Amino acid sequence: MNNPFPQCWRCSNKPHKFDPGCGHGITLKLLGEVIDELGIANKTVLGWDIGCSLLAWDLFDVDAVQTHHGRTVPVMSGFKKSRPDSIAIAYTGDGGGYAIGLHHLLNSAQRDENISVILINNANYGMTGGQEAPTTLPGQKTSTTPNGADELFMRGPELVQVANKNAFSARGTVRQPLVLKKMLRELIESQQNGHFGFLEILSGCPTNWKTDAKGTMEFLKRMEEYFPTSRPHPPTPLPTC
Ligand SMILES: Cc1ncc(C[n+]2csc(CCOP(=O)(O)OP(=O)(O)O)c2C)c(N)n1
Ligand code: SF4
Repeated sequence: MNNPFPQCWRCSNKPHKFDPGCGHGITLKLLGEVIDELGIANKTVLGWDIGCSLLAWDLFDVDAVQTHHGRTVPVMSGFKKSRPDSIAIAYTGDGGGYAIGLHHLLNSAQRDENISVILINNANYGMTGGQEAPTTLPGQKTSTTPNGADELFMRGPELVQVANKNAFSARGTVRQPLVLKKMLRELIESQQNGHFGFLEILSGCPTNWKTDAKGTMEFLKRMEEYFPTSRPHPPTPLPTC
């Protein structure tokens, strides 16, 4: 039987540790396919933030570094400076990237650090029990906002765009994996072209959202009202007669 997994995954460690229905698995499979297609596995270094991101620490057969919470972006910036021939990818949650680590993200974008950042927006702090994050939707119930969150939330790719017009900055969703895969490829190509790259991904967290498969998809769709994706899903071609 053909191996359905990316070549750069470490298949002996499967099944992976994410909860059923979690969006991380979709993103990481697409990332693995892009690394395979670009032929960069032997020079890629993955930086994992603390949070559910760390559950991927042994998912790939690629060099990796586990960083402190919120510090993945500067760690990978430093790594890239010492090994300019590498492909440095920081992988973080929205708590790590937008709360404790926002200054790192914006400073790195402004300095046009030559790295790629993937940020998983699941509208809460997943690993620690679903607390409010900077991306929690207005009115959303979380473990720290049982009566519904306030109206404040932040949009990261829009901020990065202001910080650096030369950076690749986009938002995708696991609801549209084919479009997301293209974005992941462009993110890494932007590093190959010498620029900072940032991709926020709307991603399901059924455990803390307390949703079934249908409810997870509905919540992901609702997120797009607050976090517009950079590219709409391509229209389905009309049948030819
Ligand atoms: C400096 C520091 N502060 C707080 C924590 C506790 N902590 C661990 S994971 C986490 C939240 C992670 O949420 P997020 O970054 O959104 O990632 P997710 O788990 O949702 O993927 C927190 C607050 C920590 N490990 N280190
Ligand atoms: S808590 Fe949420 S983000 Fe973390 S593994 Fe479970 S479903 Fe995924």
